[in-house]
Amino acid sequence: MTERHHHLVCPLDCPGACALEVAVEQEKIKTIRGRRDHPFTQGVICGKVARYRDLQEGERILFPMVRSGPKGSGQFRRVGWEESLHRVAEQFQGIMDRHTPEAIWPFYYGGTMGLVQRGAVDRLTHRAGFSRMLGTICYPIGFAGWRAGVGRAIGPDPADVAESDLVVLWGMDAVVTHVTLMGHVKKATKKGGRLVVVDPYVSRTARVAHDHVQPRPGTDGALAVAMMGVMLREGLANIDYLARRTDFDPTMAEHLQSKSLEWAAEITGIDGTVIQTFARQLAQAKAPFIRIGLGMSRQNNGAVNVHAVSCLAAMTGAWDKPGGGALFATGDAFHIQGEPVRQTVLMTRPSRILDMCHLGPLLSDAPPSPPIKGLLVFNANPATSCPDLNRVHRGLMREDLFTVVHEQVMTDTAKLADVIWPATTFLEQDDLFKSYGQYTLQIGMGCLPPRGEARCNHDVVNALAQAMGFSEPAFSGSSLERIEQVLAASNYPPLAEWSKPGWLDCRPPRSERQFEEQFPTQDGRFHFYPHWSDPAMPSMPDHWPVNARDRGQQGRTDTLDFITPPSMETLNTTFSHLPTATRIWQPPRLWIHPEDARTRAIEEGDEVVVANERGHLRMWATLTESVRPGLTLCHGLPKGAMFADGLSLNSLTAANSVAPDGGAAFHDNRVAVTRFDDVSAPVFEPNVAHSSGSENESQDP
Ligand SMILES: Nc1nc2c(c(=O)[nH]1)N[C@H]1C(S)=C(S)[C@@H](COP(=O)(O)OP(=O)(O)OC[C@H]3O[C@@H](n4cnc5c(=O)[nH]c(N)nc54)[C@H](O)[C@@H]3O)O[C@H]1N2
Ligand SMILES: Nc1nc2c(c(=O)[nH]1)N[C@H]1C(S)=C(S)[C@@H](COP(=O)(O)OP(=O)(O)OC[C@H]3O[C@@H](n4cnc5c(=O)[nH]c(N)nc54)[C@H](O)[C@@H]3O)O[C@H]1N2
Ligand code: SF4
Ligand SMILES: [Mo]
Repeated sequence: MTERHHHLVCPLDCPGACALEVAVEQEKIKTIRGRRDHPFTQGVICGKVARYRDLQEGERILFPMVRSGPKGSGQFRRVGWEESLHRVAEQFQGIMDRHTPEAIWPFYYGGTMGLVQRGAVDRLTHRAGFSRMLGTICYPIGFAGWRAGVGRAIGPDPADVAESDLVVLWGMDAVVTHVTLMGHVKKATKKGGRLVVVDPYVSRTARVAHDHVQPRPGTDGALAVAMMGVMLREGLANIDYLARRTDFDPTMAEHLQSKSLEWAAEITGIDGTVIQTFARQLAQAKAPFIRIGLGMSRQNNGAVNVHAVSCLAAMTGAWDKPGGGALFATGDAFHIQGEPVRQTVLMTRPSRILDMCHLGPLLSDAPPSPPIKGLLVFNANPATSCPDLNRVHRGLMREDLFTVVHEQVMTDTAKLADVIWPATTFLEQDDLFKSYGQYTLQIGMGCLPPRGEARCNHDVVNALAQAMGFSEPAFSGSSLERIEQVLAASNYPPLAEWSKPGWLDCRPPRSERQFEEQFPTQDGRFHFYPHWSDPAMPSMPDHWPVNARDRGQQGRTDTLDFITPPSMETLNTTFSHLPTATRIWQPPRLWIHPEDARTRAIEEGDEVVVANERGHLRMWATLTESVRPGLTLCHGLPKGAMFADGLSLNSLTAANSVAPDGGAAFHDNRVAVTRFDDVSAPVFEPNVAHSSGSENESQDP
């Protein structure tokens, strides 16, 4: 039998967007490897995608199904595509007649990042007048912080990190979340460069770093501001760069110099001498490269912190140094015109926009008017990944909510559906990929037949639209035709003209990506003054005390920080149904510092209750100095079944909108931790939900 090799692109929500080589024999995957000839992938991919066969050939949803037992019972019976499409069209029509089209809400996120499959449902939303969605779950907090200083999501070529003599991974656990970047970081360290990691816990990346700076979560603003104070006081700031390229002025200088090491040490929990050494190291490096992660942005003050860290690059003139600079994301370099996919022209009047992070309150105790009666889920697993899960589940259990889920595997969300449709994987569908962590535009053509009766998002949207009586040309044609339309609309050559490798180099010219002549801001300068749209935010880089730690927890003094950084084995919840993933969460472990455990009479392996005003979880204690005192964590995101009550980690996270543009503060929680058998432990009162409402549509990386 002959083995065939296909070139594809990893579709997962990961900055790598790796170029893959998939070896297939008799319609089975033999191997998945990173392409060596791709300028960023360079042969490095993560273990989870190298083992994608487990998902591809494992237990998949193969046929359309309808619920045959009580909601959430997991009982479904197989039906044909035509019957299920007809049933959904009929239900939706009923909801539209009884309420309005806005009572139906299509909900999607990054299951696949492909441009044609990901946003496919938007065109049906626009045509039918369904509620639109504000895509806040990941990117807006960090991007708001970056935009305040730099203007747009572009920056140095991440592969240039190899030329840096000081790489700082700030709030990014790249060994876990961006392993391809680590390949390039290693080149730098081999040449003698240093790696510094800024992370509240000893992440896998911190373990391989030369230096680990360990702030309390949500205190990066204080750290960065104090570092700038050191640079200014010690004459280490790049005064020439500040004058030429930024809005820095004497008032800013005075403000930053007033921030002492003692002030920052108190807030961050980091020794003042460590802050001072780090500041000197950064200012004196020939080519410091700061890679800002999304992890540090998942705080109520996350935008302020990201902006403050980006100011460090301006303070040192890092972008002017070959191999230096700071990078948050690359997505704005592609100039993709998504209209062929989304078809806003079909919208007769703008429908309301609901914030995806508010799913829980919107479905339960803070319903919009008209209420949501139909939910159509693509590319997402909100019953695990959304904040405030208790409310999400209460909502999804509503008898009067008709939920349709298009999925590859039986997720927590699919279990709560009324109708399930089988989805293809990236190996079975065609798509076009940009990236938020590197600069190639890539094409990935499916190389396997769909399993069972699985269909891709593009085709399902077309079929549902037709079943609902929409006959516009927008609802016909193939994914490949749509790819060509996107290329044409975005001024890229048609596929036939692409050179052999299957990608286009979309790197902005050096002068643009290093901001040599100007920043992509209105006045062309880097902004130390953030000009936040929300007047409550600090007008200068600072520590902004609005986090859970600052708000207090119903008068309790014994609470600890709780974060949920990603695990190596899963990508958000993708792969979490596989045995490799369930093994690490069986049982779910709470990392706690031995000192915090001792004061609570908790011993290694004890069953504990982790609680706050939103919910409580039972976990098992792992005593470790990998978390600093005052910090606890559980790696994410396990499926609900790993927990006694069937609800996962986001039972503890909040759905409030983070300033200035929304988003969820996933790593900003305070929890009480008590032994399970400690009956004297006080309980929390449940909190009250937030309402919502917004002006802008989807925000993609
Ligand atoms: N506590 C906590 N919560 C978090 C985070 C955290 O750090 N901590 N991280 C947050 C972040 S950064 C993000 S981006 C969100 C992600 O949240 P989600 O976007 O919900 O991500 P996943 O959980 O991976 O769910 C994606 C689903 O899409 C399905 N899928 C994949 N490809 C396709 C396809 O082609 N078609 C269809 N129909 N379905 C497909 C997958 O099987 C998977 O179940 O989670 C957030 N939640
Ligand atoms: N294996 C794996 N890879 C992934 C994902 C996954 O779930 N698993 N998710 C993908 C997605 S959708 C995204 S958005 C990216 C996210 O990837 P990253 O940008 O790396 O973000 P996180 O993984 O959320 O957090 C990174 C680190 O930030 C730390 N952190 C938390 N709070 C703070 C803080 O206040 N300050 C600082 N300095 N650090 C803090 C956490 O401890 C964590 O180690 O990864 C992608 N890649
Ligand atoms: S590192 Fe990220 S982009 Fe690369 S294969 Fe793994 S999940 Fe996909
Ligand atoms: Mo994300």
